[in-house]
Amino acid sequence: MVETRRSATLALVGLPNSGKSTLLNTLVGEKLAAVSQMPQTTRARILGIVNRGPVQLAFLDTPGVHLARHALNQRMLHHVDMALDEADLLLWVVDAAGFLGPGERELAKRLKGARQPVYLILNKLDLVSRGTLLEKIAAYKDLLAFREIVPVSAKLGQNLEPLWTLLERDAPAGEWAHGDETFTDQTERSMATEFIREKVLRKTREEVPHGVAVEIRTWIEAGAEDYPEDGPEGGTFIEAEIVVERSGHRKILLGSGGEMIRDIRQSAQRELKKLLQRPVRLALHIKVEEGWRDRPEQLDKFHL
Ligand SMILES: Nc1nc2c(ncn2[C@@H]2O[C@H](COP(=O)(O)OP(=O)(O)OP(=O)(O)O)[C@@H](O)[C@H]2O)c(=O)[nH]1
Ligand SMILES: [Mg+2]
Repeated sequence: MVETRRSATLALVGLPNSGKSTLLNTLVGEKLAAVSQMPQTTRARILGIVNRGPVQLAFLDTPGVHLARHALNQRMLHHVDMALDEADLLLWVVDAAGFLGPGERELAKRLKGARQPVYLILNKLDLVSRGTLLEKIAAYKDLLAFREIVPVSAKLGQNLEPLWTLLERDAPAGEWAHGDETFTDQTERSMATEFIREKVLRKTREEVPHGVAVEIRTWIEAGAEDYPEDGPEGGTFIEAEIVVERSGHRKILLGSGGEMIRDIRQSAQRELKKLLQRPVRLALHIKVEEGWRDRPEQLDKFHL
């Protein structure tokens, strides 16, 4: 007998840096989303799909909820709203090692009005003692009527089994929305863009990361007529532009003697090889575009 198929769309929401993208990557078992110690790493919604027996779970990673200062931030928050709208279940990811502050209270108010059940995912379990964890559960419990509270470590993949069991239980009966081979809607190009930006975020500090965008300029496969002579055999040649907001930021990215950009290029190239499973040569350029974060046509160009 064939079991009835079930399927659910789940939105991962929360404040910046709580570990939503790490959780998405761990749940899907593939690196889809950029992860960094910088808040506001994720800028758009990223879909990751997992099929478990008769159940299809489609996770939507979203940008961390924050104050909208630029047009870019408004677009990021729009992605959160759309995911909240689309989802059957909401997973509110919080940093268990963090402080329950006004941002969390504000988000709790918003989630209270949601039509979907809300899970509280207490992430970064590996950083807290059992006592702290129990205190956190007690504090969050009063904020809203959670369907479930599940502590996990997204980074170490701890305590995911109970989460899977609950999600499978809560997935409504229904046909799968995605093919059984599909695990994301991201293209190789959009993932490449994310991973290059991730490397920049991991190396830079303060205002630089927030003002960085990446655009792929050239993408040529071996065998194509215009494939460069020094491109790797049987591989891909990728040329990307890192856009920054100020010439001072350009200098920071270059580093002394071009050391910083060399570092970024090398680690991004390694990541792209892993992603594409073939040799890659990556060339990077830096361009200054003042105020791009507030220009709608620029945001469109960056698919934000
Ligand atoms: N120790 C520990 N660190 C974690 C865990 N999950 C995530 N992190 C770290 O927390 C930081 C933020 O992780 P992200 O996954 O980028 O967080 P996010 O919620 O997607 O952040 P935004 O995209 O900015 O909203 C990174 O440095 C992660 O390595 C965890 O379970 N344990
Ligand atoms: Mg993220």
